[in-house]
Amino acid sequence: MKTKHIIAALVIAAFVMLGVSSFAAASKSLNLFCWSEYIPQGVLDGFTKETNIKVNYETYGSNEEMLAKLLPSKAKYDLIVPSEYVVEALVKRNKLEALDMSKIPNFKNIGAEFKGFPFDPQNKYSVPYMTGSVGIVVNTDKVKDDIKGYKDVFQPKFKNRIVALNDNREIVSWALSTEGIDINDVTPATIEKIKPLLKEWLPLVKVFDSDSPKTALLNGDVDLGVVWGGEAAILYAQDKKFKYILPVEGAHRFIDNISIPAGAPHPDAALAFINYILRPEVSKLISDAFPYTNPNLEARKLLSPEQMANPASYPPGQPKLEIFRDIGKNATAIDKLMTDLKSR
Ligand code: N2P
Repeated sequence: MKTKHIIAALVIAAFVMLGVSSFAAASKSLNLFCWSEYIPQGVLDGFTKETNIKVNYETYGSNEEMLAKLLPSKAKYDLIVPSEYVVEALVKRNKLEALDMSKIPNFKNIGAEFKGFPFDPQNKYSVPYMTGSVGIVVNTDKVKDDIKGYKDVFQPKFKNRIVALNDNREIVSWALSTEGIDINDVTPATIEKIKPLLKEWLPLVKVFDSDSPKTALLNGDVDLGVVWGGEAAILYAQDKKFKYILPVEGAHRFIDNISIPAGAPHPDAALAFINYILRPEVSKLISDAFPYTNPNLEARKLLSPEQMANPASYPPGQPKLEIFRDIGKNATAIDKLMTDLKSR
């Protein structure tokens, strides 16, 4: 009888402890808001396994979509992955937390050439996540022309054979470059200037997709397009018939960063996550799944020669690539123009 009571008490105690610990685990979480097709689930699972911190993962397809959800809401996200021009804008508006670098010792793995960009000279608010270019992909089985630039892609003969990023700032920059205008010179006058070109271009596009533009090319729904470098790298790794070309008119380089938005509910979990993904072996897993240009030089040492030779991940030579700057209020002119044109 006595032993039975002791066993029962032990069982109850075990249940209580289990309940308490699972509650403690559930209360530790991290709200990550990141681009789609940019971080493998295995990395999130690895973090949870090690720390017991549950990752709530939400995705977006453009910086503007991220801002539209981030800015009006009560602080909800712990981590975001803004591109350089958006870091610049958010810092100006005090919308990012300063990072406690003593919690991110693995920042040392980032190459010096990826630190201290003008949008955050001291890396006070941002750690480079991945960088890359935006370029042209051609299925050379289907397209025999020598495609060199945007003008060669957006031709009437390719109508309904083109995929383009569903990203207004991107598309506008391609038209600006084609007209010989700086990609950051966005004013009502320059917008007016590129309008006729975009009026011709947009109806030629079959698929607008920022999340996974590779899919339409893989399926054979389209034969060429303008996409993120990492998407092109996945195509090239699967089949060398997919060629990557940096547009002659001028190509765009993005630097995407990981940052903690102001008022984030779980800043400690956020710092732990940043440090975790900067481990070479973890960062390598990100490159394996999403082969962008990895700024983590220790992780690069773990990549295969084939991965390092992929021209869409690591373009050969020293191509001149341009970087977006914050264009302030003129950003609304872009959206207005594109809404006008797409609704035709
Ligand atoms: C990842 C998209 C890359 C982001 N799917 C470009 N800034």
